[in-house]
Amino acid sequence: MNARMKRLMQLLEQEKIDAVLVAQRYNIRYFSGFTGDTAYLYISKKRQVLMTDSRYTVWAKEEVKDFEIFQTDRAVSYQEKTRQLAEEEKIQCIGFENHAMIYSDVQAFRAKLPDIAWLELDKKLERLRCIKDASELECIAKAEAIGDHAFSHILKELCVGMTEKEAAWEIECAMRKYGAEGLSFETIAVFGKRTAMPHAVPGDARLQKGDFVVMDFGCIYHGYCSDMTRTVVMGEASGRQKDIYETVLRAQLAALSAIKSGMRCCDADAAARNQIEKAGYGQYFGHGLGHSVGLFIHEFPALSPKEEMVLQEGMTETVEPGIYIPDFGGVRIEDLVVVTRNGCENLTKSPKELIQL
Ligand SMILES: [Mn+2]
Repeated sequence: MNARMKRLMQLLEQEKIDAVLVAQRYNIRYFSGFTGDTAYLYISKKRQVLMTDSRYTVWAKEEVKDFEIFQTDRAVSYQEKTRQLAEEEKIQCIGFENHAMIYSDVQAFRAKLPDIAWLELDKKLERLRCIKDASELECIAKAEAIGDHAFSHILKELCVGMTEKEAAWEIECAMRKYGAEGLSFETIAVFGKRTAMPHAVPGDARLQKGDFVVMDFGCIYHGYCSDMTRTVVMGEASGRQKDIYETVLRAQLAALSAIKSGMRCCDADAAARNQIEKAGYGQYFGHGLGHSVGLFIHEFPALSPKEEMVLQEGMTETVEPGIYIPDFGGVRIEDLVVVTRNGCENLTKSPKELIQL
């Protein structure tokens, strides 16, 4: 039994459940290796079954080694197969992913298995993914390196008159060219006053001299996500732009030098937030400092002011403070790090001193 499955077995013990029904696609991938998007896992102490339909059975047999693979059809649905397994194993309680299943599917399982006690797992399986192993970290580092390449590329392409959509497309093309299999989220490339919106969608605005350019992007490599943000200025930066940029950079560097295993997530957030507050921009930093990254772009735990969880070796975190001033513009600088015993390893290698194009 591999380390991931051992942690899952411990969860069964702790929660006093006989089996889990896994529906969330990244959890399915994490525990079984199956990369398709339509399946359920039934996992008890004795049985590990991947249920999927005829579109995916050949695929599943190639990828999944330690599970029985069952093909559902009109006669034996996911619910009916689960009922049969539960009956054969004489089980009483199944944990299910209440946050990842649609309501009508939950109702269908309950209707077919009326005597089973269904326990809501919330995000307990996601929590089992928070410490990354060496193979996961390798993929995340590679994905982040692709992002670094894309950033060097876009610096050469940005020019007055280019639209936000064109800039986003250049970044995306470069990531694909350097080996990305997809995007980990919709690319953000915004100019000028629109940079005051932390998550704006690229539009038809054209780049002008003196604009801030915020670029937040990431890709997927072997299933794992990357995430980085850089802000540059087209032409010469104004005094106010420089002040905001230097404040965000100081905050980011303060957090990077503070982060290490044993530190609470909220304290990492505070390390950056204090710098921004001290400079008088506290009210313009509305979001948390960062989030973990893995198979999904926003993983647990977050570096938020409310998160008291302690960082551990092997966790990944983004470190992305920002200052956003309505009707003026914003700056965000984001790196992706791996928590180590005495500090953190920065996977993002792109330069951070203010670039004036
Ligand atoms: Mn991020």
